[in-house]
Amino acid sequence: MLLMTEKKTNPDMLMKKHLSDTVALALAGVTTSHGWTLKKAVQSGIDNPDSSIGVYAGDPESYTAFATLFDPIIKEYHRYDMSGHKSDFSLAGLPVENLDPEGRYVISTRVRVGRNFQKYAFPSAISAEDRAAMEAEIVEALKGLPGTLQGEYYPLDGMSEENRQKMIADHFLFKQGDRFLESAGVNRDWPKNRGIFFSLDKRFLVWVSEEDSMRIISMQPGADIAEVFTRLATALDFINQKVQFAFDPVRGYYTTCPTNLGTAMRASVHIRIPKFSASPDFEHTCKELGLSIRGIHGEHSESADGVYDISNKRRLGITEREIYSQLYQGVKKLIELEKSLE
Ligand code: ADP
Ligand code: DAR
Repeated sequence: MLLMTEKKTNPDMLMKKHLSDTVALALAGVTTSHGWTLKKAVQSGIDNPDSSIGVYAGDPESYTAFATLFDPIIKEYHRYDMSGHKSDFSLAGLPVENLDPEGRYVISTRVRVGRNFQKYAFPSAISAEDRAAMEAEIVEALKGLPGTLQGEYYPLDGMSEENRQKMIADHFLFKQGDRFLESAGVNRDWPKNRGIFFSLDKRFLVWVSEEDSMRIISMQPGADIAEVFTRLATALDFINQKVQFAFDPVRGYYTTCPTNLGTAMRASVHIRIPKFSASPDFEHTCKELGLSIRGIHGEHSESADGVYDISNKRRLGITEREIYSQLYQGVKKLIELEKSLE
């Protein structure tokens, strides 16, 4: 019997699968300009043998410096041929009506993207000095947001524990990085120069220096996926004028974890489907729809009362428009299936 503290080894961990002796030898002496090494990249998978991926980037340079390790992982995880990534936020011609105006099923909708600066290391490798400079640049870049996107920045350092816990419980604020991120160095100097920006209506948020340098989030109660998506697109149009994000036409937007590359978008609903989620077809159907299942407090959490976090699985080699359509059609199907069991 496994002791509670033991972690089950994942035989399919992609880092272990693709870090052959030849690749390890070839990359052993490689160090990026921000000091990222092979050892730092794979430390999380070594410390956490139950990892599914097991490797993190430290800066934009990591993806080319360690390409012989990252590229096979990217190809396998994203089922992507490295042929080129395109961005398209247009919803023209797509259905936009609210799928659940009475709120019988969809509790809330959230669409987020991860973004990192071209000029700074990622949270896994950034120096304390650069993390402070980056925080100041982000706060400055978020000034002057149009209309209802305007808001305030709240540093974690000095935030009351009661306030912090309440915002986490409300699915609003991030916690300190989990053991996977801890091993990757993301929690160094916590909680210095981390924080959250949010608009007055609390429907637009920006996380600063969580797993990525910025997590730019649009969220609201209900099932108006188009409104949530459009708010995010409007905010990004503004922010993109202020910040040079790390991006390349093959890997898309660069992120700390290779699973988030490309659009770096996760579009999700919290949906109450107690009957269909109890059926043997639930997981297979979501997989067929290109959807991932998470619990109500995000990754590695549990569902409650038949409520699940349902979101797109693919982020790279797919456009933002296609992710919107995949979630929209997936939610429509899940509601139909739940209704058929009522
Ligand atoms: P991320 O989506 O940023 O990769 P997580 O899956 O950990 O990270 O989710 C972060 C937070 O966002 C969690 O508190 C989670 O409950 C919340 N969340 C995710 N999707 C929704 C949603 N559709 N409605 C409300 N909260 C959500
Ligand atoms: N837990 C790590 C990363 C998985 C992807 N989730 C992220 N990036 N939040 C693993 O290798 O399993």
